[in-house]
Amino acid sequence: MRINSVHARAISDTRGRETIETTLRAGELEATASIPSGKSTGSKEAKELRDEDGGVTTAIRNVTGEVANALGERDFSNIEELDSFLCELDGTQDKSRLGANAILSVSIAMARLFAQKENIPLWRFIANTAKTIPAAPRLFVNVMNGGAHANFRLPIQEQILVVGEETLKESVTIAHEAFTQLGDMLRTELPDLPIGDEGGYSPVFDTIERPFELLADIVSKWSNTSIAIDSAANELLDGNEYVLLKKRYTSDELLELYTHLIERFPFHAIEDPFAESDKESFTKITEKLGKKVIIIGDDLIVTNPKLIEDAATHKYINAALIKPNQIGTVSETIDAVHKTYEAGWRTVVSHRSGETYDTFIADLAYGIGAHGIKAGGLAQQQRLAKYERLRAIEREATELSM
Ligand code: 2PG
Ligand code: MG
Repeated sequence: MRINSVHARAISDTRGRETIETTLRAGELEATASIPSGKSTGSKEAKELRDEDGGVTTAIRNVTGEVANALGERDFSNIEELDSFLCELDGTQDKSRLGANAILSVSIAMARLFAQKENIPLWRFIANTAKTIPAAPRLFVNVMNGGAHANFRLPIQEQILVVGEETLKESVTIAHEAFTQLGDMLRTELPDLPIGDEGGYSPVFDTIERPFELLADIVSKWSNTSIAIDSAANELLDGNEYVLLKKRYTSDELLELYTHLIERFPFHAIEDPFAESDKESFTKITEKLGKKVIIIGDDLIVTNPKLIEDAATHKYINAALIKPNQIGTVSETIDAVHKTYEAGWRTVVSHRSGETYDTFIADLAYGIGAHGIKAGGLAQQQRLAKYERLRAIEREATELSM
């Protein structure tokens, strides 16, 4: 496929920051992709290119200038070819020259063009490329936001309701009902209830347990539901200790706290329980609790195939968060998924805390048959767009199988 035109522009993400949106045209076909942005980031993520003032003018110029010129002379027969070409053009390990945001916007738009050319849905294209079996993911709905996403009003970044009904339609319906009920419960204690960065409620409590008491109440109403958290513990680390609600915890004490929580409440998963530098503690928690809950790595592995291999060797975790913009191309994201499956782990595909209306992660999660998808709380349209796309995918899948 040969690209005839490349356009890029700045749009606003959910935090009102600029981010890049790119449109590619190939003959009659046209596809657009926009790129989210994280706040609690891992140190080894591919680099998002930002101007000094936080804008994306340089990233846009890279796409419409250098990348567009280079693409104009080439034909690409598949997405891997394009992605290798983009990586070579950038020439850095971390995509810092052209920008991972710039590169990924081209890669995702191109994946959409290939899918259109073959006249198949994007999730089907992803499954064909990755050689995976498409399936409905569980919804990991971040119902109470804390940590860096909510001024640390709650110490733990994400208190998540996991919903795993037979169909996405049912899961999405339950997520909406549960979210409304939780809002009503919280407002009886806190009439003025803010919303956090990821479209979940942002309450304040004086104990670590309180959010889970409320969530356990919600979970008791539906059979296929459970609780997960993302501690995003990089953000809790102070020196060698972790600080939660002004109390200091050593790594072992924090492990005790997690043990207590999963004994008391119906937990399914813990993401980033420790900081990325505290690798020994990851091995300890996976050994101790990894049969009862899944231990998901995010900042620890940043969707990087090499770091995933290393984490598998050391048994740090038994599940991987997959975020395309941590690595910067569709093909490398698929490589990361392969490494995860080779390790015998589960995958949870994830949005970022600064999101757009782009729904690529919904197709990715379904296409690779991910265990789950983290797409945020239901109080933001950009998060709802992903849940609606999942429902549309389910309809497409039914039609295709008829
Ligand atoms: C995370 C993400 C998304 P951010 O830590 O998993 O929920 O947050 O995008 O800020 O890194
Ligand atoms: Mg995380």
